[in-house]
Amino acid sequence: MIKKILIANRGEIAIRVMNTCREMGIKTVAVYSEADYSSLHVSYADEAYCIGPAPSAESYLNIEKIIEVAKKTGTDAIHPGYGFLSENAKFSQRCKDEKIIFIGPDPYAINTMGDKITARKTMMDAGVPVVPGTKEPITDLDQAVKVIKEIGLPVMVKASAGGGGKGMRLVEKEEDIISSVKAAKSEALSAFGNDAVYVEKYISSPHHIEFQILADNHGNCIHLFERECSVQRRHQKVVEETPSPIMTHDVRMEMGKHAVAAAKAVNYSGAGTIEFITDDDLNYYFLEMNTRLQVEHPITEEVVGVDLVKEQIKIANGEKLMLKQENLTQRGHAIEVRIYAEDPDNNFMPNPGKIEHIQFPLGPGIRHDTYAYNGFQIPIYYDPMISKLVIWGNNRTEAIERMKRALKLFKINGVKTSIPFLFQIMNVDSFVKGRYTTHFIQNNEQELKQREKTPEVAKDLAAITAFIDYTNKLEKVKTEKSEDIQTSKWKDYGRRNALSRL
Ligand code: MV4
Repeated sequence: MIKKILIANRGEIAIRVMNTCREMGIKTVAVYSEADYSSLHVSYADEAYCIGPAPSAESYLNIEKIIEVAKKTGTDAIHPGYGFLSENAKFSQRCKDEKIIFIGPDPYAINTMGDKITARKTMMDAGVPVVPGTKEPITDLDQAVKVIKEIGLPVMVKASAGGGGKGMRLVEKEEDIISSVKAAKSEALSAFGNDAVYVEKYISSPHHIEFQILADNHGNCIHLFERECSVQRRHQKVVEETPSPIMTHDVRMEMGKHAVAAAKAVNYSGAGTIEFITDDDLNYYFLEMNTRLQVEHPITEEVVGVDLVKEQIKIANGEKLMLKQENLTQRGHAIEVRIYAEDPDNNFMPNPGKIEHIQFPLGPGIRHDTYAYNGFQIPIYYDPMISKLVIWGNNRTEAIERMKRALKLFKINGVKTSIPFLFQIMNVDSFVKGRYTTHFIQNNEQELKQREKTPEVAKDLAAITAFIDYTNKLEKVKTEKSEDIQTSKWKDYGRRNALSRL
């Protein structure tokens, strides 16, 4: 029985996991970096241990330190969250060796899905549709020209060790083949230490539709339907929703079966996501599998009525899945937006700083997963996402209306956020109609820029400026270098209430 879980992560996801642990009567152990001294996950856990300096490589990616804390605290299982060590096969193996349960798949599944060429081959053999293209890596440039001509231009050259858009090249003209393959290879080598590349036919107006799956250690595997994640900016998801506005019942059932087949092909255990790329006619192809709990998992939880973290923990405990595919249904509609401390008026530059005041929206259909609190200084070292606003409605229209209400009620003073940009997305015609592709943000750049600065917001901005001026004078903090602010603020904070528990 799992009685104590170490959460090898920070931010909203650490809090999210701890919430379920608390419901299940499981003790929680937080680990944190020096920069996260005053982070909410530290005071939220039953125990908290500093594991190193601010850079992730020296703290949240430090396997030795994390294992040391796990052993010292008598931890039964480690939840890796997303990012950091969540898809690290060595970490999964190390936990196994130390007889600590890794809440996630075994190294085999992580490795097979982590190498995109191996993943493609495995999917082909399992009868899961993949984008037409090569089964083997491209070995030499002459062969590249030959196979690419066979597939037909345009194509995508992709790094086998890549994923999420890294190491990708679009080739449209015959004369660009050699230079593009060369470029993709050298980019892959320097980014991943592996220059293997493969080729896929280019899907010109794609949708990103992914399926949530759950698999136990007794051969049971189910899917929890799809998430539409086509609203992306530089391969970062911005808005996710479920059900997908373009999905039909028949295609959903077929894709769900293929998602389950994909997971079974690698003997998967735990929660995972099968990413598909689809065209406008809903022809769909396996892209990659994410062998972790994903950022956007809450929309599935809201619509399917399942606590995915609870299921992960039960599976890790060796229990059989009690959920039956035929009993699962999608109820209503959920939309998530990711709220970042960034400046949409300045090319989405990260805008970390002190949250002077934050007021969360409340009311029907609102779920808010966050680690933000009044006075919190957002560290500069990590992803600047501060919260996820997850809205549920009886139907898509109601969900959009509620999202607009929630974004209007959301007040943050002290840092710039993507909120006005997200609000504008809710007004764009193709989004409202549910007819959009991965080119949505690019295609609507001008309209998305035409954000109204409402008088209310303008007043808030004035208040923020005045407030910052005032505090800067009081604290004699230099505003030019955010690093200086960071350091001086830590000293001022002193030891927060990491030892006083809820
Ligand atoms: C593609 C594609 C078109 N054709 N593959 C980007 C992230 C990575 N997971 C795969 N990606 C793409 N692969 C073929 N054969 C277009 C994209 C793509 C994309 C995919 C999903 C969501 C957003 C995207 C944005 C740009 C390109």
